[in-house]
Amino acid sequence: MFNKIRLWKNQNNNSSTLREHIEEVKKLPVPEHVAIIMDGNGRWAKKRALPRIAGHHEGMKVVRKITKLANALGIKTLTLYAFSTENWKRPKNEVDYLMKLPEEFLGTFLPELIDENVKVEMMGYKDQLPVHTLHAIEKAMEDTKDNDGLVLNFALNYGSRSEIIDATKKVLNDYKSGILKESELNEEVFSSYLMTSDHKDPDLLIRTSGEIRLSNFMLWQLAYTEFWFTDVLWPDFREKHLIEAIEAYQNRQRRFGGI
Ligand code: V07
Repeated sequence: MFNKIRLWKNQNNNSSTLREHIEEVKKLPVPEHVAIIMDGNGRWAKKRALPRIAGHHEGMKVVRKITKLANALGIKTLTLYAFSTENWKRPKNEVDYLMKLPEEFLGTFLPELIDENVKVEMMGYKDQLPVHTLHAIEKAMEDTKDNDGLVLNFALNYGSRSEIIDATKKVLNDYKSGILKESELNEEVFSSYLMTSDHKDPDLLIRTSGEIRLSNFMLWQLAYTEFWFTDVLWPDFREKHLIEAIEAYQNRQRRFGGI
């Protein structure tokens, strides 16, 4: 409770208070893998009579802030849902703008990410991405491949049902060619065919903007994950909100451990 009171009083972006908070949160187990559905960018813009793309741009700046905090907290993997396979249905100008955001983000922040030992990764269908988008991301992945701090994993052109079907097709192929026997297939082996094979399942899922659904995001991987929903729109999401989500996670873990 004391934690929370100090947190809410910290409206003036006092960095020493944030630093104290980070130390406080780190005394209890921090989730190793946090996944976020960054929703509410369009709504944020609409409320201000701005074009939707203004909301996306503001949301991009929040990605930087939250990445920094996740790294400081010792979170190992941060998976961010940046673009779904459904998002191609949006107006062309919005899609074109979204496909420029990875370049803009990396153009501004890649030196910082390298400096802070962050490793950039991407999961999703690369073939449909414009080459300029893919090149920027692949360069960032190459430039950060030896970093062993936070893994910043962007879900881009990602859809979970397609991922599961593709994994199933690969399983069938390996079965046909004799690499995999029916008796060998179990949950762990199946997981290794998914796009997330390098990562453990998320410990905590956050969705902003008041929507209480998964929208085809990591359906297999979220089977045992703790969920935290907030009405805060992604462009308004701040360090204190991530800390609040992690404290809620830690309280649940503590209660669960007590039984
Ligand atoms: C996007 C900003 C965040 C709110 C959600 C939608 C808009 C960062 C990236 C990104 C992706 C890959 C990468 C580096 C940065 C991004 C898209 C949208 C498509 F390697 N933010 N952001 N990509 N938004």
